[in-house]
Amino acid sequence: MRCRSRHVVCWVVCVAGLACHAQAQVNLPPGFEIVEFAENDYGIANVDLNDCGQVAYSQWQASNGHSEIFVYDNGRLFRITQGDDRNVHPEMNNAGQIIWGRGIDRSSVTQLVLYSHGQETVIDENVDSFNGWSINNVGNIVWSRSISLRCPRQENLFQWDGSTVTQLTFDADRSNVQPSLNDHGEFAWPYSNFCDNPWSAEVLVRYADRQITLPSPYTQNQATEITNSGFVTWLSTSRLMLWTGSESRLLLERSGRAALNEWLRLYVTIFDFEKTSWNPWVLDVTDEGMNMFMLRDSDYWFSDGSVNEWGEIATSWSEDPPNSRNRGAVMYLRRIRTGDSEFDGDIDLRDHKRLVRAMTGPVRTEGLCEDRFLDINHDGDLDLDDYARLQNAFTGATP
Ligand SMILES: [Ca+2]
Ligand SMILES: [Ca+2]
Ligand SMILES: [Ca+2]
Ligand SMILES: [Ca+2]
Repeated sequence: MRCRSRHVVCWVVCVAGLACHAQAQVNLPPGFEIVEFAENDYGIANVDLNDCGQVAYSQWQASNGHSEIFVYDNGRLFRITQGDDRNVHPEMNNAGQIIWGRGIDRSSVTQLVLYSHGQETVIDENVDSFNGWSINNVGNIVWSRSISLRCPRQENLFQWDGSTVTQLTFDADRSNVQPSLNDHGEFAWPYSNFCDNPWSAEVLVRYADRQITLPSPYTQNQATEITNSGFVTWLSTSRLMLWTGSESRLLLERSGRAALNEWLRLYVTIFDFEKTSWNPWVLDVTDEGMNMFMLRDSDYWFSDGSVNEWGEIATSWSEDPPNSRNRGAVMYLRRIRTGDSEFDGDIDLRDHKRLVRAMTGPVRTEGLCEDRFLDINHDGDLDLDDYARLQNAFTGATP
């Protein structure tokens, strides 16, 4: 084991043979900063981040199961749902479409709801609920429908292409659950037998031209996430695994479920045995090994999160174990805005031109998406104040 920094964390989390650079103190990835929002007394249930820097999340409204969907966009919060229902697990694509599960009057989830251009559509309805869903950037949705929860348990995957529903798996005695879908319509999921004792599951991936089973060291596989290149991360009996197209790599001996982007940045939670809490970590996987950044060192419980293609991350914390409805907030690791709009290390004529083209004037504009990085003063517009800041920071092109 080649742990160059303080050995404590490496000893806890690193895998033998993998060069692992981790520090036992808080250490943000260079060029990133943390903001928090939506702090409240009941907590945040689930968080999802898109490439536009919009964060969808579910916020408990009371201790009775009532939760609503919200979206954060460049400093402002919008409430999406109204009512008295349980609305959980939002997933939002780059077009701002959101899917989530709804339990009417705070009961368990029986509806899968799509929000698109201000309209809600119920995509599927099922008394026995659903076991995971995923939306991609072209608006396709894949979800798991629980058909029988008694053994032999039967859960199958379905797809919505914008107009029709098709069934994707046809097992009478297996659970096809928690699908993750990429923009090419490829998806990964745990093919599970929950009626075995102990339960078992393999990770299957349906690529455009074939379906494969990923090589995995243990029999309990879950929490899959696939990228557009077909990389997949998952947990194999609490070991964090990564499939890069030809091999499975063991990244950590123990972690929570991971979020993964195309550049092999992962967000995971790692348990702190001293504080008995889950800390938030960023892992950057390289050819040689892995760089690790601990985002916070506290006795708060951090949850699963989301990473976008800009390497930004959204997650949430709770003062105590999340389901106890305690004070919590969303934590967003975002790019520091310097005027470098494409993060190539300079502030040059290309950045200058881009700001001039995208100028909105001094009026707050929603959905700035990638142009948000040029809103240098974070007031929601692209105007002469931002222009002046870019001029002052101008470096010219660097080779
Ligand atoms: Ca630049
Ligand atoms: Ca302004
Ligand atoms: Ca501005
Ligand atoms: Ca440049």
